[in-house]
Amino acid sequence: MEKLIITAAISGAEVTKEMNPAVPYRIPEFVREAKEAYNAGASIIHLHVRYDDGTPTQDKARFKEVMDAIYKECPDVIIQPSTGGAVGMSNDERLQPTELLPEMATLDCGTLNFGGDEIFENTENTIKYFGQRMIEKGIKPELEVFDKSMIDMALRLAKKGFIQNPMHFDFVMGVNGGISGELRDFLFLRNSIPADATYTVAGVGRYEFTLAVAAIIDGGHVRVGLEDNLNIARGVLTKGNGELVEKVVRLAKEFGREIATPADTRRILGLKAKK
Ligand code: KMH
Ligand code: ZN
Repeated sequence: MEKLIITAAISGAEVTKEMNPAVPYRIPEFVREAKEAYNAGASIIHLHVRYDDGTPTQDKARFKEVMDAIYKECPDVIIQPSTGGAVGMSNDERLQPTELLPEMATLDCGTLNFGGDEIFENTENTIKYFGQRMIEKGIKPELEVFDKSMIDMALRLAKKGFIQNPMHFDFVMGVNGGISGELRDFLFLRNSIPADATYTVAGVGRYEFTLAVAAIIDGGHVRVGLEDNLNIARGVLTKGNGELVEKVVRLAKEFGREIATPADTRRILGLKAKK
């Protein structure tokens, strides 16, 4: 079986320090969280950035500052900026980090309810626009799917040339408004992608580690991090992203899966190192 790629979603746009004090806002906090995740075995950092007061931003200059600071401590790590940003941001606002030519970035494949009155909007034309931009800039999209219909959308847009093969998916499971994190639904998603596609699974909240185990056994890949889950065990806040990654590494060892280095991850996903 291929080595296990671990992605750490270290920050997100919705979680706050009130929920878990380890959520990074300031640049040294981003570096601390990325470095601990990387040292524990993460080869990809999925990145949202904030201003010092915790406000989420897609500002290109802030992304550059945070990314440069992370690369200084973790020179070979793969940084995957979010183009989802936070609910309510415009398309061009969200796309700003693609101007920094990262190796990867997320590409969200559909609209969904996001709790309360929030709607995370990704129309078909938005997805085409983002897909086209990533092809032009040589950025590998991680296709974020929050439901099965979003896989179908990605497959249709790939046929039309807006997404290239082989595709790499991120099954984000357990969002209030998206597909649940039950094993039945995991199997539904993983059986719905092309044979040459790769996937990672991001279980939200209590689904984080059960779905990690499913992907470890299945030959898929795993995303963990404060963006998706704040606890190391039921009712116990995690110390931070490093501890969440350590737990995945332990689980992988139990099942005989080796952990991918950044070089392994570039080979598995066909990335061209930008640096
Ligand atoms: N913050 C969510 C609205 C992504 O990173 O591409 C969107 C999100 C997806 O987190
Ligand atoms: Zn994200």
